[in-house]
Amino acid sequence: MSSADNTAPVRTLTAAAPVRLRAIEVRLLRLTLVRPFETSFGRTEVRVVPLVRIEADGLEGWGEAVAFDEPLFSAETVSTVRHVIGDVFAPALLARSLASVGDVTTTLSRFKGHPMAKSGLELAFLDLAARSRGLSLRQAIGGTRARVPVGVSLGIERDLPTLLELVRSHVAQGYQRIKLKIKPGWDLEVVRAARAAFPDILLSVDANAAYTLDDTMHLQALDAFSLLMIEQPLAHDDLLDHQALQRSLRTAICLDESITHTRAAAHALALGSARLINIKIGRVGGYTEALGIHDLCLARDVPVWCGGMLECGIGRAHNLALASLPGFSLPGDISASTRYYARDVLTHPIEVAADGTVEVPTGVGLGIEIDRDYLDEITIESRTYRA
Ligand code: SMG
Ligand code: MG
Repeated sequence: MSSADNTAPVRTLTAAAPVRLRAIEVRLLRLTLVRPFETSFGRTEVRVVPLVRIEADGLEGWGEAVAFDEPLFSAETVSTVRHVIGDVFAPALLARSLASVGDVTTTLSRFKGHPMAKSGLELAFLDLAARSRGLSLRQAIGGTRARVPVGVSLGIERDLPTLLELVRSHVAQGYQRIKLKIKPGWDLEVVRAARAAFPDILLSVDANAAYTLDDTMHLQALDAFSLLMIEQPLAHDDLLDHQALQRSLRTAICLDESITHTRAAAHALALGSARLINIKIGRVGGYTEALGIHDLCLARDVPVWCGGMLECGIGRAHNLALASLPGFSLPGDISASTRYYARDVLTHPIEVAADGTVEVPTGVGLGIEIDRDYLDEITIESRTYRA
């Protein structure tokens, strides 16, 4: 799992010339999942997806803020994203000359929290900066892979046969790793059955913070199933209890919710709270932090993988670029468009090849064309803030 070359990649996160943003648009899409997705914290059927579009000197850039309707994964919501961009972040950014993604990070850094809203703006800025130089997102961040290995995250289902059939069909489609959502009452029996039916697959579980240290013995029973990892078993903001749990488990813990910035990643590794880290650009506030965590883990030979937040194609195009970096040695939660939505917002849906890889877009910026007519059709609200 160690990387052959752990020198930091060459990056071009600056625009061809400093940029004055003329407009920032926050657009809400309404998308229905092809299959409801249930985790330990709740069930999602319909998503309102906040997109961010920025405009400057004939250029534009697109990003996605990955918040959900309710503060169940983390504290942000679609409403807080819309409020904080409109009332706070847009006024701060529209007044300035911005040369690089780092300038966006710095301008917003005095405002506490709201990483998903900040990230939506950083994504849009990197897209615009890459377009201004004729680079793809992958080229801009120094990604080295043309294709990335991917897995699928399967939710809690009504019964075990239904889940096992989903595992079978996704293994048949080529997915390189299957992740099962678990919670108390939907864990050991489910994992035992999946492992018995598929002895050789890369299998992992994600609890989304559903357990406490009192469940240590129960979680130790998972050691019997050769799991690649147990993702975020304990509280969403915890590092210390995870340290204690990791000491009592053979299986690697992977932290998701707890890793909110590079410092948290450094603390988690210093404490031994996890052996693996999932990077979500939205959870950590944008590219500056996502790249910081990647570089830290690469330097320490800690494998990372790209998490997913049920993004539409715009967010997933960014995820594909991120996952092309050398440290992303494990399959990410970047599944085919059709696993999420019957129709994606891209003219060419993201597809998984039979070998379980997805091509990293090569076009300029996002690298895949947005289907503007369809985007307009599913837009339920659009607000534009101008300089
Ligand atoms: O985008 O494929 C995806 C979803 C992957 O399981 C996934 N995400 O905790 O890792 C996670 C969850 C967060 C979203 S749950 C609605
Ligand atoms: Mg997770």
